[in-house]
Amino acid sequence: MANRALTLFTINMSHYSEKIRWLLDYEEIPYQEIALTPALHTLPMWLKGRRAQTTVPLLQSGKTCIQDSPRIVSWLSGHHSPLDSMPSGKQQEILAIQQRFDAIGKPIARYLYLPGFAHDALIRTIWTQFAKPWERHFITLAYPLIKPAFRIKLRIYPRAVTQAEQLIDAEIRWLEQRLQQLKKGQQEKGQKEKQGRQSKKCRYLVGDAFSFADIAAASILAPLACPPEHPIYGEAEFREKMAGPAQQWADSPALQWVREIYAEHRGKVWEKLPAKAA
Ligand SMILES: N[C@@H](CCC(=O)N[C@@H](CS)C(=O)NCC(=O)O)C(=O)O
Repeated sequence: MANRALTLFTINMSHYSEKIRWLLDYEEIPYQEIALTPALHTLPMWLKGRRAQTTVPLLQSGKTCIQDSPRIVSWLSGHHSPLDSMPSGKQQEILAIQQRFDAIGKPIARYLYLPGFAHDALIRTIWTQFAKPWERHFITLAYPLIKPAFRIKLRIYPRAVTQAEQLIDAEIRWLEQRLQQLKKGQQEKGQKEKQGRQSKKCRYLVGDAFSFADIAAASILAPLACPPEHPIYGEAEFREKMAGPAQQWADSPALQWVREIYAEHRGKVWEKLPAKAA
């Protein structure tokens, strides 16, 4: 068990960051979160990560910095084992589910920013939630430059967004099928047991219990599902202006499942508010 204090660097709207935050919260591993202001995150993440990447989340333990969420998960599995959410014998299956949903993380961001960028005031408000006064000032001044740069980096173009939509849709269908199979399996088991018990409200993606597979899928899909427990995705303005087009899936069993998993297992996001960057 590692005993060094952990610092998690995030961006408030990042769903990959939410995945790691949820894992740490669920495992009750103490950490301090530092929320970076988008655009201003680039240099510190590039320097700390030492992988020529600028992404969050990044976890720091002493002098060790781990960037990239699957690498963080595997570091935590090694240094804070055993993780309750990663039962032995199921790890491969759980990590394969993480991989599937990680693959649509960027398409989801692309899909949300296309409508989102029509609402500059909302984007600036979200981006500067944890900004210091000078950072807020910088974002206000530099926004007209940051926005096109961000558009290029994330490929927020109608054609790329259409492709993103197809990838997201395929994954939502996959999840629906999986949930359908789980429901069928549960019903058969219930019939065999002849106990007439109600099937559990939540269905879990691997095994019979909540695991990191559920965290990995639900957190990446959360910006589309807009669970009320999440302080950003759960806001009415976010739902309307950024996740508006995702309404097409809002009532799908997959996104309903995400909201159920959040309601049952997420607990309070930001029990302690993140700190601002030093
Ligand atoms: N593979 C990375 C992807 C992380 C990622 O794309 N993070 C986004 C926020 S959700 C980010 O940091 N974007 C800003 C950047 O690329 O500089 C992971 O799993 O951690």
